[in-house]
Amino acid sequence: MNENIFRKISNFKMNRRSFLKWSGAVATPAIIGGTAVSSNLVKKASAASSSSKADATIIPTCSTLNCGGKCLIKAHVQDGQIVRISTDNDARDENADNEEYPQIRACVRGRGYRRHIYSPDRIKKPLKRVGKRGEGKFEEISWDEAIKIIAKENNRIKEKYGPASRFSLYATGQTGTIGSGDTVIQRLLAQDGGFLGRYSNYSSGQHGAATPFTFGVSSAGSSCNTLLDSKLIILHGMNPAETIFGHFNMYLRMAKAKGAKIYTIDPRKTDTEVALADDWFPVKLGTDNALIAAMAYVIFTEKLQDQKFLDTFCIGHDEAHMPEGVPAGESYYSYVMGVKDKTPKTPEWAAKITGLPANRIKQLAREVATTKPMAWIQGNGINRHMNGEQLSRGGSIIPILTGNIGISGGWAGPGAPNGTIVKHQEFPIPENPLGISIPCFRYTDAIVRGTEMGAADGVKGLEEGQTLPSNIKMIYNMAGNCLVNQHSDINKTIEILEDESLCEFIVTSDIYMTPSAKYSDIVLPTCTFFEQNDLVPPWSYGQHIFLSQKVVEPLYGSLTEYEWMSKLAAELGIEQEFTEGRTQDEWVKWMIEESKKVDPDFPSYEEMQKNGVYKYKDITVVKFEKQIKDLKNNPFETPSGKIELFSKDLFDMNNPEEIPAIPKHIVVEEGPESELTKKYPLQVFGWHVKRRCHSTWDTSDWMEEVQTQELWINPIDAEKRGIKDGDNVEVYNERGKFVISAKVSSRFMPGVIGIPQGGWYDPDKKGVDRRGAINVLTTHKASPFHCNPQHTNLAEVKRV
Ligand SMILES: Nc1nc2c(c(=O)[nH]1)N[C@H]1C(S)=C(S)[C@@H](COP(=O)(O)OP(=O)(O)OC[C@H]3O[C@@H](n4cnc5c(=O)[nH]c(N)nc54)[C@H](O)[C@@H]3O)O[C@H]1N2
Ligand SMILES: Nc1nc2c(c(=O)[nH]1)N[C@H]1C(S)=C(S)[C@@H](COP(=O)(O)OP(=O)(O)OC[C@H]3O[C@@H](n4cnc5c(=O)[nH]c(N)nc54)[C@H](O)[C@@H]3O)O[C@H]1N2
Ligand code: SF4
Ligand SMILES: [Mo]
Repeated sequence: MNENIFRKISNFKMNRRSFLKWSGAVATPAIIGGTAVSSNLVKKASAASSSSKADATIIPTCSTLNCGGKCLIKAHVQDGQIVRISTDNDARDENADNEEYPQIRACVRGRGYRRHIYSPDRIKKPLKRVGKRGEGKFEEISWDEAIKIIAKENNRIKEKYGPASRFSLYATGQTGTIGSGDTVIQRLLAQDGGFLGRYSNYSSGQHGAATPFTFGVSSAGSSCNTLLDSKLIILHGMNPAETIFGHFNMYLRMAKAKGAKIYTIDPRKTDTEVALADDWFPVKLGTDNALIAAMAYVIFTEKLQDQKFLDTFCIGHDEAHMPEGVPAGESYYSYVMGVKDKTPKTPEWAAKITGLPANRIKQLAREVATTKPMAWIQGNGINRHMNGEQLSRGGSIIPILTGNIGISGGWAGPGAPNGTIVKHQEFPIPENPLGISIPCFRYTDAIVRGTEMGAADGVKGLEEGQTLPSNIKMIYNMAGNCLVNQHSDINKTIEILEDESLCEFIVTSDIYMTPSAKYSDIVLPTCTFFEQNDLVPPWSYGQHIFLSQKVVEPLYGSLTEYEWMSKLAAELGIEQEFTEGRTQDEWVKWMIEESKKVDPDFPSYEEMQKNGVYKYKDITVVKFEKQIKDLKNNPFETPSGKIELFSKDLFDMNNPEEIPAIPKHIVVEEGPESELTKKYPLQVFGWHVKRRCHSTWDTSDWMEEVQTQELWINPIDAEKRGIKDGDNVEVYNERGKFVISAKVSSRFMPGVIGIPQGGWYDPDKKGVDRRGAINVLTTHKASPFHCNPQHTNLAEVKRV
């Protein structure tokens, strides 16, 4: 690892210690995470902030990281420096956590933001690669030189290979509106003749692709406040104590206080389980559909299903409710009873696959079927799998069988009520004139064999039989680490990137020299959210919108993405079209004015400057309530107008092994039942962890004190291999290996090991990663709908 990374700077030491004490990270590591931070901590935080010097100005702002949060950050500024961070203490009601004005309190990372902006590792000047690509040799150049080089390469590549050879990589380091480099570059490229577009995302690609086959729309969740009506809440591959998801934690706490039970289904005993849940149902990765089929078996055989709901609102649940032209034995009921395969999906059958004992499966089945309203909520954890589309559809089976859809306190499927709560003007991105796009996860494929890629690879916008006009030859990577670190199979990825004849030019803008920046030709030092104005909507589970306000002047002469892209636009001769004569700040004001036209309560720019945030009041959405109240006039947007357990569209794809028409348990190539387990017997994956947002903060010494990067392994698996807590271990498979210390803990179920995703790839001389970058083990092979299966992997571990 870069020596800089953990170097301690003496004058930061005191700050770090008092930071940990103050943020509570030492005392209560298990529950830290956004709104899960206890009100006790907030009192401490307020005390700390009130002790800040009288002449400090407190400026409200918000981070633009893609962390599932978007919290109110109060920067205490003195002499142009941020000297302290505090957070929301909205006390419009005696009880601060009230439904009308829920607080949006910072998590442990947010409370350490000073170390982010003032990190000694920040890039300070534009850099030009001088050694081989990836070697890490750069020289400092001026902004003018950098812009000229980018413009020249942009024009050369566009001329030689056509505009579709230029690609803006998936990147989430800045997820505001105008601050978001990867969308702003799309405006520029659209105006410069078009580019190769992308669709889908690394977060919930499988959910987004699969949910329409069941419900006709891609988002099927309700607003979080409806959880206050739930009696039982199942968190299925969801861990909001670490991942936040807007106001989820607050509503979970409130629901619990009202008597709701909370269960988690997860191979790990998560922080959410520790902080909030009543019980934990561990299953092996990717086997959830076996659990669900067995629960359905119990429900059907004990006649616990809501038959009236099924017969009125659904198709495909039994043989009497199937679409025309489908042979007998294809319904979900027939699958569960084993009509065709002669394998009834009994709890005993599922126990062998999932690792969860049969009596526990029966217990869960009976409880979900007899407790109403029951909210079965799917996280993104279950979708980032090779069979993720199936797991995603499977996650809606129990709510469907029990009629927990369209009622407050129930929950239908993945996603949140996007757009129905937050109404605001986006930064305008013109349509890409080329109209072609690839699934974002296929970017390495498109570098190597773009001209062979067509509809079968998920390319959209081509005429039938056509393939892409060019391979990717130029990449704009704006505030992202997916070029290398966050994409799969790092070793294969860097082999592709090192070949400069394949992708000829790569521009990265970032604040740190990340593993992705290292593989770039030009690296630009851009601003943090503290150094620019932006309008920032939350994830769709939040109920607020922020002015992420400029707090201090840009450090080291760094420029915002919009500023340097305006210079690039001028160089390309499209400045007026790109800027429309507006500065970044003028665009933010314009977006606020436009938002006010849609929502008259939207605050003015000046009000936003003062408060930082606009908290919405009218937030209740019970998904599919209209359909359930009056189906005739409000059919589901599916071909049948009903909820489709069986999808004729999927059936017609004629690929029943990978894409069955009903959500079945599927044995995948690198799953726990595959042949490969003989060589690599353990499932391995990387979850989203509280000390980082993806790879952001991996280099923060403060966050290292919050949580170290370790390989988690169950005592049974550890003992078999002679591994003790704290031993150095090598984790390996066919694609790569890393060495890291082991954390032996029964919080992981046997057979499954894991390391938090986002560690910075840091190879030693032999090419063995020393930081536990999970993506040295993951695959470029996409799931059936072209998404990232980064949680589906096998590996072996040995002591070193
Ligand atoms: N602190 C922090 N917060 C974040 C992020 C971050 O990096 N750090 N990232 C943000 C982003 S962009 C996203 S997309 C979200 C991610 O949110 P999620 O995708 O929900 O997060 P994960 O940690 O991948 O998975 C959630 C849980 O699912 C479990 N899980 C994984 N596979 C399976 C499975 O096959 N079956 C079952 N039952 N459980 C499974 C994991 O153990 C984990 O506890 O979080 C957001 N919030
Ligand atoms: N194996 C595995 N891989 C995964 C996942 C997984 O669960 N497992 N999760 C996937 C998911 S859901 C996602 S969303 C992606 C996320 O992957 P990325 O979108 O690459 O997210 P980060 O790794 O956080 O990288 C963001 C970059 O922005 C930079 N940055 C941070 N703050 C600022 C700022 O204020 N200004 C500027 N200019 N730059 C900034 C950071 O230094 C960092 O390099 O990873 C995916 N990869
Ligand atoms: S990192 Fe995300 S969750 Fe944490 S304080 Fe910042 S915005 Fe909130
Ligand atoms: Mo994500």
